[in-house]
Amino acid sequence: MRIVALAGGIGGARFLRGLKNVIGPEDEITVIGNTGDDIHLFGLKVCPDLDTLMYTLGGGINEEQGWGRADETWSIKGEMKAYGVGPEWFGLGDRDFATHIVRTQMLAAGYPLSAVTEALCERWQPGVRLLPMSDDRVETHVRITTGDTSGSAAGSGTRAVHFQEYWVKLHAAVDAEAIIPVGADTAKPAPGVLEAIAAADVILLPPSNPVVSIGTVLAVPGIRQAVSSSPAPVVGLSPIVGGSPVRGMADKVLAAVGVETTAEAVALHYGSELLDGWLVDTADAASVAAVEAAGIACRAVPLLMSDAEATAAMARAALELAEQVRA
Ligand code: FO1
Repeated sequence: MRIVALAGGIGGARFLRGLKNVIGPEDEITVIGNTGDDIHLFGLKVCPDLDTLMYTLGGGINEEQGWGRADETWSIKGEMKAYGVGPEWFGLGDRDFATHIVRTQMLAAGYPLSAVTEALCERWQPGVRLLPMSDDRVETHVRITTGDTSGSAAGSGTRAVHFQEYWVKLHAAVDAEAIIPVGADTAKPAPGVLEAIAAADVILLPPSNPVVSIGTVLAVPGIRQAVSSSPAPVVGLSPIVGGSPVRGMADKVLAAVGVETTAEAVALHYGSELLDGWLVDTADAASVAAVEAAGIACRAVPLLMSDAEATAAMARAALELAEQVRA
């Protein structure tokens, strides 16, 4: 079975680790990773979601944080601070820095991001084929308005900030007015992306952020069309449980696109043109009927990735629902 998953960082990576545990030896997983969170810092290209996927599936992730390397040290960060060079709000550890240096060197030598990602994965052996959604630069910006004129870190007036500044520096504490995937409209899917979708037996949307992770992948021209026109069943898992994001601040970016923070509203946001099946948590069992009424097969199962077995059970439930909607 050829499984394709569109994924963001932590939630997507943890789900895929569970999926790897339930598939057979002849099954293959291709992951199309979001690159809208990518940021250039200290002259280096940082790809948070690709790295989170690669480290998590390759056994190098910091489990507590969900991002960055295990057994990390912070000498470079300290040295940069001593030079007064920021930003200080984004935590790049020494081991992680090496990944960004290799990536930036290879990009400067002319390799596309897809080839660089493949090369990095030769070390990490994530057990999936990891593709960036595009080799072209796409950068998610968030429009915010702050009324503060005191010269605080948030600044004042209306402006667009990089997604990482919104997420990490501002902790999404300001309302997001608009989410702009800058460059997405002219980006091309990376080599292999459309081919993998066309050849898929199952397409999964893990419990990643529907706006800034999966939404950004779908914003690359050709990808949404390829997924929605695929004969393979498309099954998603709700990242919203009981009216709150399982982790992160998805509610802030859902509000920016006019979507309520409920499992049902996220299903309808994706829509029946895209989704064939949708899993909600048992806490949201009351929304099953409304999702089914919208033409999307829906089941309520536990959706908290509390341990490896719970995550594997979610992956099994997604594959079972895919089989049911295929029939
Ligand atoms: N998230 C944080 O909350 N704080 C950080 O300092 C931080 C640094 C960081 C460095 C490398 C990396 O790959 C990810 C990092 N993240 C950090 C996670 C990241 O900001 C987001 O969670 C994702 O982009 C959202 O998918």
